[in-house]
Amino acid sequence: MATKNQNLSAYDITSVPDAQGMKIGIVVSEWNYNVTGALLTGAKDTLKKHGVQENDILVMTVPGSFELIHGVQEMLQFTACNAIIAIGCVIRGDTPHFDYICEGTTYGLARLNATHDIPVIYGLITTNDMQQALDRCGGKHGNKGDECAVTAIKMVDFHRKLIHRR
Ligand code: DLZ
Repeated sequence: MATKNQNLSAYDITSVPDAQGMKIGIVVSEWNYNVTGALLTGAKDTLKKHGVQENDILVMTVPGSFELIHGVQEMLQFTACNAIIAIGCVIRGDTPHFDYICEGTTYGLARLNATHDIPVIYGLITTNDMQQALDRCGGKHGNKGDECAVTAIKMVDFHRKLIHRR
């Protein structure tokens, strides 16, 4: 879906549950850190705005987007996070490498998301050039980190509501 006419930072604030007490993990890729660092800042700021404590946000870095899969897998295994946000940025180059990394990373994260109780939030930006990425990490299309934070809070709330129906 095109994000061209959409602002990634725009959301209905009244639709976001209170996030006090939620523990959120963030795995962030070092590749294109000028972009992923800005996504991380957006995600953290938005989590805190909705009540998540600084101490309840666990940030770990991995070398590249492809390593997000393993990073998230380890967080699922070794932490008590209620949701995990995976942040990366893959920019198209001259070879088919872009397609393999995007597809592999997306598939790996989707598999983790579908096979664990803890939601995995997809914060991978895949763009044709650096400008498109900058536009989505605090530029003219907002910040995908904000969107990921709101999604994480909503998915933790979703999970909690279902658990309480048992
Ligand atoms: C190798 C590579 C390339 C060419 N481009 C990117 C990129 O744009 N964004 C990104 O996050 N990672 C890139 N990588 C690194 C791979 O994700 C991975 O770290 C290496 O292939 C080692 O597994």
